[in-house]
Amino acid sequence: MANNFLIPALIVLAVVVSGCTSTTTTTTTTRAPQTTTTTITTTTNVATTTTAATTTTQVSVKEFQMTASQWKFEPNTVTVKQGDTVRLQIQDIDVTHGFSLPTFGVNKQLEVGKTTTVEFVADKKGTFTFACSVFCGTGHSSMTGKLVVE
Ligand SMILES: [Cu+2]
Repeated sequence: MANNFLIPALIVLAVVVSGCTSTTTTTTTTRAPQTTTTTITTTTNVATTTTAATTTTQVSVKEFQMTASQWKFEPNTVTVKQGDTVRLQIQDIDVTHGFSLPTFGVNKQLEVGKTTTVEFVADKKGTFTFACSVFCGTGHSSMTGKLVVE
C-alpha cells in the first residue's frame, strides 16, 4: 500500500489588510496679516458748470474772411447783430499791417502771408471804425473800415 500521505498544504492566506493610515499633520501657521492702511483722500472738485443762460440774446458767431493790403481792408464794412461774437479771419497780403478796433479792445498786429484771427463780442450798438494800426506806407491813414452793430 502506497500510503500517499497527501499533506494538504493548507495555505492559509491570511491577508491581513493593514490599513495604512498615514496621518498628515498639517501645521497651519496663522500669521496676523500686516495690514498697511493707506488712506488716500481724493478731493474731487465738483465743477459747478454754469450753463450759459441762453435766455439773453441768442449767441452766435459771425465769421468773416477779410484781407488787409495797401491800403484797404476787404470787406471794409462788416455788419453784425448786437451780442454776436465776431470772428474776423484777416489775411495780410503784402506788408505788415495791424487791426485796431478800440471800442471793443482789439488791436492786433498782422503778419505778412498769414491769417490772424480777431475775435470779440459786439455788445454795443452803433457804427465803429476799425483801422490799420501799423504804419504801412503813404495810404496808411486811409486804411480803415466800419463795423456796424445793429
Ligand atoms: Cu497801415
